[in-house]
Amino acid sequence: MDRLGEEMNITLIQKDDFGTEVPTRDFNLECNNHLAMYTVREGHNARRYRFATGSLGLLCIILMLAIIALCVHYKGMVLPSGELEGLRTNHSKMAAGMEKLRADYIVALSEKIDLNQQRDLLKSETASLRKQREDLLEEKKKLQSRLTDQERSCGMCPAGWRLFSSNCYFFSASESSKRKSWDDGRADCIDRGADLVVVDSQEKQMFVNRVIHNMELRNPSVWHLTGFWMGLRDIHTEGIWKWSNGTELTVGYWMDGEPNDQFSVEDCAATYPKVNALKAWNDAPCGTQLYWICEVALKNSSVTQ
Ligand SMILES: [Ca+2]
Ligand SMILES: [Ca+2]
Repeated sequence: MDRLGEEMNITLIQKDDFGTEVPTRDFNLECNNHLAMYTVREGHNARRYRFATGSLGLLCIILMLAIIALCVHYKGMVLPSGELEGLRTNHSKMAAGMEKLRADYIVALSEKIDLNQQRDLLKSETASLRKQREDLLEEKKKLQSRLTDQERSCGMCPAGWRLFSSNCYFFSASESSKRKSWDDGRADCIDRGADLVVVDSQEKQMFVNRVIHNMELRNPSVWHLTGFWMGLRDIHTEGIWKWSNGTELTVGYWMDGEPNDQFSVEDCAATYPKVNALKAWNDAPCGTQLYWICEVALKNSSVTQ
């Protein structure tokens, strides 16, 4: 209204400026004039107002239609109360299920760690038991070997002697760690009613080597002290080896490079515990202190112990 009043007042002033003489200010006339001017000006602005009004009305209609459309749209999305409650219940169940799965997972993880520890412990124990088993099998093998010899003897050989192929054998290292020269070793065998061994077959060499190999002699690393005198010498003619019974050697089981008659003083033969039983002999000075092997035929086994 203030703005309208200003326009009306301006209209009066303009009328005055254009020379309309109105000596007295008749309020009604002025008002009519004002209305007339306003009517004139209204005719100019009315189109703008109608256009604005129409635009607003159109905008309102559009908004109304949009609101109606949105209501219809969302109305279709409203879930029935029963179904919503069901969804909430399912959600609660799923959440509870997830929580239980998480707890089960933690328990399973803990059990897995325990099982891994038990597995490692069992592996360690298994390795230890396997090692013990191997040791026991090795010990059993040795005991069976000795037992077989004893059982084969079956009382036919004196105690401490071993039976092999109708002969009895005495291995000095089984009784004492004392060693003797070739002559003293032979003298001991004669005292026992026997003589130094004559290894005249591959089978006998295999038997002798097996027995002395299982004895686990002291100082096994000093190989030349682990020898056993046999009844074999080349004392009369160098290089001609003869057994104590006078027969000449035909097949020998010498180590590689032996006999070498080192320093020209090696005239007596000994056999040593070797992995390869067929390469086990060496010639050595007859005064060397070694073990010895006595042999006697079973029919003459009335030897002294
Ligand atoms: Ca010699
Ligand atoms: Ca030698």
